[in-house]
Amino acid sequence: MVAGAVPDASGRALLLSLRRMNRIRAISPGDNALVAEAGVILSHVHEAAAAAGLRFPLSLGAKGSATIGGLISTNAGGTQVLRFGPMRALLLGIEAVLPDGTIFEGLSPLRKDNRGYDLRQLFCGAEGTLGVVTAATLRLVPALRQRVVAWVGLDSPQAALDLLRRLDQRLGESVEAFELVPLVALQLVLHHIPGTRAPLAADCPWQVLVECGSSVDGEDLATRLAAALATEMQAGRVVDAVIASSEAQANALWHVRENISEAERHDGMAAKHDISVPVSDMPRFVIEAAAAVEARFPGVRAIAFGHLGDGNVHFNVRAPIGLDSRDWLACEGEGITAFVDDLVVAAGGSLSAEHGIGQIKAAEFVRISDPARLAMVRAIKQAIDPLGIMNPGKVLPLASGPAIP
Ligand code: 2HG
Ligand code: ZN
Repeated sequence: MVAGAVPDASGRALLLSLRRMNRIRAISPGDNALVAEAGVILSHVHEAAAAAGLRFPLSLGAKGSATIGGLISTNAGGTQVLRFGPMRALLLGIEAVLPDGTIFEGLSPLRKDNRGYDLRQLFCGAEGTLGVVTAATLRLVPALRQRVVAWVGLDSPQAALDLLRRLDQRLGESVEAFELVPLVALQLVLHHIPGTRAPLAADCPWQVLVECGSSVDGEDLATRLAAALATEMQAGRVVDAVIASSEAQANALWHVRENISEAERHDGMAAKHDISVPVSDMPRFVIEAAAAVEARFPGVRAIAFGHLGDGNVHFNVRAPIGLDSRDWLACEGEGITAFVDDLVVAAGGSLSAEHGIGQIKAAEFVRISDPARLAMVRAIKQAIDPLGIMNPGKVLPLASGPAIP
């Protein structure tokens, strides 16, 4: 998404694969924790946790290939962030090799550790710029006993957020995912991804996928979610809704959601923005920013989808119909991105909610960040990697590059 793992064009970069460090070193039900090496694939962590009656609650579409080291280095989000947080919130300990070869051994599964700075978190989201993560201690939670997935049609993003807050009240902490799907994103999926079907009969302009989960047997989450949605429909706040009646149906709903990005790619190149603003402000942002960008760059088509519950949407801007999207992006991409990012800054948001900075966002990160933030980022990089040998040009642009003002 941000070319964080792609070497620069100097021809002097060395790629390091940790695929063969693929052991789960330990699992400790007493600590609700597991120690995995960096090359372990996410679905193997899921399986190991399940075998112990537990769950590692971070998941994403690429779980069959994504590795723990990468998930830590990018502070991966995924589909259950709403309830359990991103990787950062699930990281109990870390082992990493520093640029000078020192091994930082911090795998102990301590729940409380107040020795000043939180060093393990430095490596999370660092995109490999401070050292090489070789293993991690991950937090586990009780296994999932019930899972319910629903698809809901609404009139506006504000109605969607209002629904989330009412579900919070009625269903306690069980809401695990709340994903916004505008009609145009759904139409792209139906058009480009074979075998997909519209979840609802009505063409609602805004739709959401809701997932609830519980580690307790017998409280019948599906009945409670159905009752909550029925109340919302009677009150006229929800237009239409469907609850998956089988695991296969639930997976089919997720399949639609998880293929938006792929469907959009089939449709051409887009100026992509993985942005966050305070959750309460996202409904306004989605509408106003789309109108602003479409007014400023006539013909473009803005689309905002994704993790509404986390205050994070993918605000992607597509080419005007009839233009070659690659040429258009080369000409207009930078201007559009600067325009969108300025709106994000004005809303107190972030230009990277979950995809990181990598190379693609590095210059923009420098352009829009306040001096105090940049000074600290540079000081940390300089202190731990003074020679600048770890994933150069990521997070901070290369000093020789055109990006540093
Ligand atoms: C998603 O939420 C991914 O589907 C991809 O983060 C977002 O392609 C994108 O912009
Ligand atoms: Zn996403």
